[in-house]
Amino acid sequence: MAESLDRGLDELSRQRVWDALDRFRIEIPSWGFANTGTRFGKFTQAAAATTIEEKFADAAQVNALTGASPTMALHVLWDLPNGLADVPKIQQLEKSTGIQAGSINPNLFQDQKYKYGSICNPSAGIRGKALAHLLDSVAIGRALGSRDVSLWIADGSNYPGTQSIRRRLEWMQEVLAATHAALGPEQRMLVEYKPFEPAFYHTDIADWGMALELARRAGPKAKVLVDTGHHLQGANIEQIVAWLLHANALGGFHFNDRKYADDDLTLGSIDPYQVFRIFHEILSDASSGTAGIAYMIDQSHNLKGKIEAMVQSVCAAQELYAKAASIDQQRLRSLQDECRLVEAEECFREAFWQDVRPLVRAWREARGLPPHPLRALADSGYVEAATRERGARNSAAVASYA
Ligand code: LRH
Ligand code: MN
Repeated sequence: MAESLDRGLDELSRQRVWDALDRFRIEIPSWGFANTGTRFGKFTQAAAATTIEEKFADAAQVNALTGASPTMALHVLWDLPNGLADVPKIQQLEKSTGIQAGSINPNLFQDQKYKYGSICNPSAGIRGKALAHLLDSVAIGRALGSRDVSLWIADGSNYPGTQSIRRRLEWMQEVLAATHAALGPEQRMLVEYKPFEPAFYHTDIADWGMALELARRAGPKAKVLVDTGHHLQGANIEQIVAWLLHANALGGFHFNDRKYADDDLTLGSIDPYQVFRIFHEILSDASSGTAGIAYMIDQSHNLKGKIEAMVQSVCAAQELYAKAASIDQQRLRSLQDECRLVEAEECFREAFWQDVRPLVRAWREARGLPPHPLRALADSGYVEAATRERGARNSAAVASYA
């Protein structure tokens, strides 16, 4: 027991970790670079990105430093306000920055007409407008060649008796079926759930079971998206992940961290063990079903420097993925099935407590990347340059969310 517990990482595990880092990619959100806040206010940052050009430039900087974030998620109304007409500009930026457009996120939560909902709204006319935006988003994804259209539906109600949960469910299903029918052969639609906010009595897609049933009824190209901040306190997120893998319905993740609600804090900043446990469920799944999982970050950096926070998050994701990849799955499997509880737990915990940073740094150097991305960012003067270029405009602009 003592000998096996105190094992450094053997050559096999090192190779496993490097292989894992070579294939690990995590998508970053364009809105993570923009000025954001809470309903109580927004503290603007001089270096924040406002234009799509600046968002692609910042994403390119993060990818150059980490080697793990070659795609950027786009939010349609924030990044392509002219819809399909903005596709050539995005394609130009993809060429000039090397960053590819990632998941396409429709905006069905800002417009005044969505006060009582978008795809669940009692008004067929408003549901039609919401569907039109979803079909635009599918067309944009198709034109850009990006795989995922990622749907977060904010719809719900604030008081019991004010809306029919059943009729809204029927209306929503119709729109999701029509959206699924419009998907191209390579496209998927991801259904994101959230228990509350902005609705505070019922949310039409509130948990994983609802999202799974809706995805199943919509069709084979529909999968579930797990935003780690979208669970009630005490929910066992890695068990939900295990179930979605079992159901071959896990489309992807929005990683962030939280202490209380959908706090959108940086990945691994509050509960890194949570992300480790999620990665373990995926890496211990030998089936091919995990290959298509979309790892994405969804955060709002209200106080931290936005580019620094994004680099921090990608590095934390790489380190936690490396820790999970260092687990000797065979050994753990036999200890679990022989109910050797303490040894199994120690085999699991040992990987989490393993300091993989020297190994990750060595991998970075071997891949021609800076061993300390945050230090390299500071040395690059990139943030200072952005502050000089964008400062004047940002201090003037107090735009709405992102
Ligand atoms: C909703 C959400 C969703 C995005 C938004 C920026 O809370 O997680 O994924 O559209 O954040
Ligand atoms: Mn999200």
